[in-house]
Amino acid sequence: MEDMLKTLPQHTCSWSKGNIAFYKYQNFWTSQTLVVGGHLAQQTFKAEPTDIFLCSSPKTGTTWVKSLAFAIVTRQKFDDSTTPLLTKNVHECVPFLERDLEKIVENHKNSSLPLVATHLPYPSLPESVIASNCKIVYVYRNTKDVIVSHYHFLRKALNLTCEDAPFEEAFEEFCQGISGYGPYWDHILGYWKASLERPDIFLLLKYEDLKKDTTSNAKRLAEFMGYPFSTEEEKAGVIEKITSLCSFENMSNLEVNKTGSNRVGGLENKLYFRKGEDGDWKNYFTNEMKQKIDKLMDDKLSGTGLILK
Ligand code: PAP
Repeated sequence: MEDMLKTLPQHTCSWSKGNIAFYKYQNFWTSQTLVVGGHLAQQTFKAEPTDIFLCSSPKTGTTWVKSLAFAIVTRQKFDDSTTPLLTKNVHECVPFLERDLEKIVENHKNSSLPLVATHLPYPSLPESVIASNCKIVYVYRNTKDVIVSHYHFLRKALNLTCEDAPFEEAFEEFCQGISGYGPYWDHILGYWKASLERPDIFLLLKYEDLKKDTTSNAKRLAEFMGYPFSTEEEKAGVIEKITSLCSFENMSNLEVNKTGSNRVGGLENKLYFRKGEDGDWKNYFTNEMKQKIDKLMDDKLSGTGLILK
């Protein structure tokens, strides 16, 4: 592994005061730990056909979709007063492929939870995921809000102030494709193109659509995963109970998410809940930045049929 790491291009993010070192592995940038985790998953992970993959680029709605999927899949076992989501951060409830291989193997053995989350780009998924025809849910979000969310997450994780870590520099690096699992456009396009070839195994969700109509999208998610809501459940308001449980307001105010930290490098859970809004970028972007990223994304996505807000 050490020899492999030595061969990879490296980049130290200047805006992070040298605290973030990304490695370029298989055409995407990520931390050393996650390169190692992704590589290990590719070498050893054996998917089960029943696995449901929750895939995303960071900061696009992972926490939300994981919460909804977990609440939907486990609703016969737990209700909204007993669900582990009340006492554990969702990243502890749904295993992450690049970090939690042992847990996933255990879940396979016990048939306890079919969900597996990953930030790996589509071309880097372990071969068995595709060979086993696993269902894949992919969430994506408008690029400008992702840039703002990505910046604050890393900045706060490093205890840097906005003065210490200039947003403009983070923006420029993101535009060069250097961000967690970036370039962001390649990440989305990988899943988008694959979904056109295999629409039967993909559900693509947009963060903005989830915000606009959480109930319908939670229903789509449940149906796609093979856990549809019955008419009785619909009448009893089960969908609304789940969407309320997983709402930003509820999740961000839970004690565990206000004060706890999780095993991911001891990060504070509250880092996963900032504003949860559509359009916060307007508070950070100059007109020039807006034009630059709009043009960049237009160039990257043109002719693909993919439209981001
Ligand atoms: P991750 O990839 O590191 O797990 P992810 O969950 O994808 O992060 O992104 C975090 C973003 O989702 C944050 O957005 P913001 O910075 O623009 O605020 C976070 O606030 C938002 N988020 C987390 N949970 C929810 C939720 N339940 N509803 C809506 N947005 C949410």
